[in-house]
Amino acid sequence: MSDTWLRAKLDNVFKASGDLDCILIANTGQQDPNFTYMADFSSGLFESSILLLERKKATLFTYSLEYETALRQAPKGMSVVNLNSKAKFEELKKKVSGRKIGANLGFLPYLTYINIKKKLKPKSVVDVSRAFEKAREIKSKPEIDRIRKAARITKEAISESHKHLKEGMTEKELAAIFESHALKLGCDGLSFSTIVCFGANAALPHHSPDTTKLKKGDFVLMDVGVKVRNYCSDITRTIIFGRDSRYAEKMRVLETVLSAQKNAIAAIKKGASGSSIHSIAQSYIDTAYGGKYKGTFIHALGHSIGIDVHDGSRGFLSPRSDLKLQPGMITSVEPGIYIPGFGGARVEDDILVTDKGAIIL
Ligand SMILES: [Mn+2]
Repeated sequence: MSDTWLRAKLDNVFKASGDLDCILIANTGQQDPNFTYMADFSSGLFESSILLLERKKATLFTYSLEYETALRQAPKGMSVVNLNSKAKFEELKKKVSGRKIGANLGFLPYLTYINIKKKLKPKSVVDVSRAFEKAREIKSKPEIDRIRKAARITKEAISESHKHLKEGMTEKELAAIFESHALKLGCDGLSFSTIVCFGANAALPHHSPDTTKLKKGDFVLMDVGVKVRNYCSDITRTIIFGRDSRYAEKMRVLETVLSAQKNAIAAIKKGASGSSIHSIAQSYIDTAYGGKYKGTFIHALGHSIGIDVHDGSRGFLSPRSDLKLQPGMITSVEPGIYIPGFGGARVEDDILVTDKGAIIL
């Protein structure tokens, strides 16, 4: 934990939020990703806990269950209060009552929102979901380092998994091999449910691994990611397992996707628009081999990556994106070709935008 983490994040968030007295982040049974962003804890769930942000400090209101866990991890500038005592609830109420507060209305359930208004009596509640998204779009050095480490573990675990490929194994078996290698390599957990597709299943972008058995000549698509200290990676690799009579056709699909990705990454630079990067990959795929694959790339080229694997609601590299790429942003670049009944290919890397262009993490 760096001493400056919380202070830098408070500056980012209040700068993006405008005129507010404080910001209240309320967890439910789930941890608000903005809580994760501010607190930077590596341990604990903090269900129903409240993090109150002021311009120069933060106060965590939690319960006996995790009070000690919080005290041990609290960064410089954060105090911890045990809400099991009724007197401490009054402390929270005093800080909120009559104030103009921010809250993440993109996360907060409506009933919790109503409760906050009723019990804490703020003067007004302003949505800060977009302000947090904006702050989280630009990564600091420690955040970049964590995503880089997550990406490296992911790529190494994929390579290890490829060594275990054998005819007759199931998608679930390969998923288990990947996950076990990733944990052994030092990740803290998965970014999302592991995707493994054999053969024709590779035409389904979000296929869940099942008992499909690997055959010679199959596409093997793995879309996987891990977390390192709360930050995600998201990597996809497609290979062809041995040869069957349609090997050349399959290689053409894979090579087209690889070239589309290469061209898109080469065009990434400060100030480039998200939609223009998408359209480079799109038009490459649509025009390759006389238009043979036109219409087979059916999703956005890339999304922001951070605490969430799809970080923020704003489209990054997509046809309607209004994004201008800035140094410190991290985006996936993941073109694909999907042919129902035949299979498909997707290749995905995590790209850091810098002053000098793209860096593959
Ligand atoms: Mn992705």
